[in-house]
Amino acid sequence: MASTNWEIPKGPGKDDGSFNRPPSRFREWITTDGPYTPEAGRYHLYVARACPWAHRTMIARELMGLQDAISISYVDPIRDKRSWAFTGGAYVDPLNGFEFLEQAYLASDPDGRHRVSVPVLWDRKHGRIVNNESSEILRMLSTVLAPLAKHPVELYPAERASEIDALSESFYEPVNNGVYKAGFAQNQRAYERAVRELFAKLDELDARLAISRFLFGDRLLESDIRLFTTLVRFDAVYQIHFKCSVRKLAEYPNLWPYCRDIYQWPGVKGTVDFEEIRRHYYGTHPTVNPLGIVAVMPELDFDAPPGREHLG
Ligand SMILES: N[C@@H](CCC(=O)N[C@@H](CS)C(=O)NCC(=O)O)C(=O)O
Repeated sequence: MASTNWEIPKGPGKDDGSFNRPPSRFREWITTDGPYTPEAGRYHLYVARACPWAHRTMIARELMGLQDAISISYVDPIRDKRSWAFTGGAYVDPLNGFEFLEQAYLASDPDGRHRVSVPVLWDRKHGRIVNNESSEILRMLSTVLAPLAKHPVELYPAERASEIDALSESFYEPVNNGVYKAGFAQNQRAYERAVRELFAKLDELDARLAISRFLFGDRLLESDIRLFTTLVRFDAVYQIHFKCSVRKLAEYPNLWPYCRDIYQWPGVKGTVDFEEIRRHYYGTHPTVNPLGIVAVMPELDFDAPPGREHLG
C-alpha cells in the first residue's frame, strides 16, 4: 500500500486506529500593539475552496466585506505528495509567485518539518505566515480586522462569547473533526465510534434548531459558520467518501433547511464550489478511494426556500 504519510495527517495521541489531527503550527495574532497590526492591504489568505477549515475564513471575509483589505489566492484542489500547489489558471499565487504552498511554510520556518495545510494567513510586511489555524483566523477577521471591513457584522458578540466558544467546542470533535475521524479510521471499532458520536451530536443540533433559526437565535454567528462548512459538504462527500452513513443531511428536518438558509445568506453561495469539493476529496485520498472516481453530485436543491425566517 502506498504511504499514507502525505495523505492522512497524524498527530500525537493514542495509536488505536483513530485519526489524530496534528495541531496547527503558526499561532501568532494580529493585535493593535503589534508586531502584526491590523492594516488594509497587509495580509493575504491562501485557501483551498474544497477545504472546510479554509472555507470558514472565506465566508467571514465575504460577510465582513474584507475583500479589498485582505487579498486571497486559491490552491489547486488536488493535493498530492508535494501537498497544495499553484498549478496555473485559477490556481496561481500573484503575491509571491509560489509554485507550492510549502514555500510559504519554509519561508516562515526554514528548519521546520511541516504539514502544509490551508488556510494560511500571510503577512506581506514580514514575508511570513502569521497563523494557519482556521478558528483563530476566523476570529481575527471578525474582531481585530473589523475596522478594515466595508460592512462589518458581529460574528462574535462579547455578551455571548463564552456560549459561542462552548458550543463550537462541543461540536468540533464529533462533527467538524468527526467526519475525518470516520473517514480516516484505521479499524472498524474506531470508525464506528466516530460515526456514533457524529450522529449523536447532529441529532442534538437538529433538535436545537427546531426552535431557533440559527444556533443562537436569529443572528448568524461564528458557530454557525463553523458548523455550516461541514454540513454543506455532508451529502456530497462525507456521507459517501467518509462512510458517514447513518443519515443524510437532507433527511434532517431542521439541519437541512438551516444549511440552506446559510447557503442562501448574502455572500455565502459564492464561496461554495461543489465541483472543487468533490474533486478534492475523491481525488486526494487514495487509501480511501484508490481509483479516484468522483461520486456524482446528489440531487439536492440548495436553493429551495428554507422557510426558517419565522423562528427566533
Ligand atoms: N486545524 C487546522 C486544519 C486545517 C487542515 O487540516 N486543512 C486540510 C485541508 S481541508 C489540509 O490542508 N491538510 C493537509 C495536510 O494536513 O497535510 C485548521 O482548522 O486550520
